[in-house]
Amino acid sequence: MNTKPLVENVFWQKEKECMPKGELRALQLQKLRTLVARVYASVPAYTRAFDDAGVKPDDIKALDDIRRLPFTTKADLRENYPLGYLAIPRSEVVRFHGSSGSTGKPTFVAYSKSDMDNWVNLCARFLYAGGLRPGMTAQVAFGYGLFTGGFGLHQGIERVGAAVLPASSGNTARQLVLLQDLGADFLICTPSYALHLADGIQSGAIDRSSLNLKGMFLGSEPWTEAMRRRMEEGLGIYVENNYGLSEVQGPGISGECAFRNGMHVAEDHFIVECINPETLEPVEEGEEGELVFTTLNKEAFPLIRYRTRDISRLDNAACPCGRTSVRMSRITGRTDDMLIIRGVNVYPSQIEAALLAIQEASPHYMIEVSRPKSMDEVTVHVELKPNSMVDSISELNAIRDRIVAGIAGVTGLHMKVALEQPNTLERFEGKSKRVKDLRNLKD
Ligand code: DLL
Repeated sequence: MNTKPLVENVFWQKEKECMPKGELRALQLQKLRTLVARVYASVPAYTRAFDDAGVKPDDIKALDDIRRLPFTTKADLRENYPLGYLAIPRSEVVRFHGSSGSTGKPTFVAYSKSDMDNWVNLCARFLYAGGLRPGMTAQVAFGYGLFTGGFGLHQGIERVGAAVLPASSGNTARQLVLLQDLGADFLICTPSYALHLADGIQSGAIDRSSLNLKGMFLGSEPWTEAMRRRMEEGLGIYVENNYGLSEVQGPGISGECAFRNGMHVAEDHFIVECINPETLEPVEEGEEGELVFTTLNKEAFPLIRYRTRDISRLDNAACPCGRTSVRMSRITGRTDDMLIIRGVNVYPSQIEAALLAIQEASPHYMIEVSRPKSMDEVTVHVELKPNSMVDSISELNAIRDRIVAGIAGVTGLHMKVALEQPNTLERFEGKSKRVKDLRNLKD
């Protein structure tokens, strides 16, 4: 455990962040009981799910009783598309966001005025803990749109009282110019994009000494301590990890403190469980398992026991920073086949859907993901149909271009496409394995 702070150890909402454990658990129980009664009465999908599980709101008498409640999954959200889980009148919604789903349609989430206020404060918590202060500037290189990264972090920076530079994602040359000319203290983006920009700086594209950069807040995709070291040592900066997912809120669910012993979960807003994804029983503390979140304060889109598919470990031991909340380790994997490519969530089934729309393409494909330098690259190997009568290179190129455009249309990402002869890709008797991930995201 780190016992020395790496930046000043400060708090955004000290009373909440350092609440004695007993008080925190009592608060969670009281909020859980209120929540369960509310969703049972106002969200038909929950009324049905609770009835099917044979549980009534009054059965929740202790925190452990949460285990009697049914899980909520992404499939449930899809079945109740677009807003079946909305728990307030539509007229009280002040914001929508969404994330990509395996069917190609996004999963939507909604926020009330008070949800927004909580979300903004939770982003401010980890930004402040990681060194952002009023008077500083933070450059946001996350996409602004349905994705929660851009707007979520943007508002957190404003709440801290720092200046936001809403650069949005992409356009590396411009990002570097902005960093240099407007002198941001912090850069906020995905770890892979940060590494890409760091490589640009270190390769001499711009002079390190002309930058005012002190740190980075990175999240939204898996990354490693090795990547952190490379950026911290290479650029002489401080790099912080933060976690979130749109269904549960977006960024701000957890983030590192000055001691960096894992990410503190905002337990006054969420109950986190770590379960064995096969048995669905809790794992022992410190063991790897799937994280499951229950939202305690969300008015518009409360979720009960939402299965994230993210693999992590929980640690309740006291942290020298003084925060009392449980800490989660880096995410080490997922229990489903979702890939995160340059920060964008992609399911193989989305690529399959794009291929099925192209007459000459067969549904036999293999997705190869690599990270040759610092940016993810994807090559989709696709077999042509045996009877596709193609006899010129220009025809082949035209088919490939259509597949590239089709995939971009569904995923929003440009992927390389390699056309393969019929019957050359591996066939599977059991569960198909369509993804070859050559990135090292484990250490
Ligand atoms: O990525 C929210 C976010 C935005 C978090 C900006 C942090 C910063 P989604 O697009 O719904 O939401 O993707 C959520 O991304 O289930 C994890 O698999 C992965 N993820 C998020 N943060 C981390 C992290 C946003 N720090 C999915 N480390 C989650 C590893 C992460 N994986």
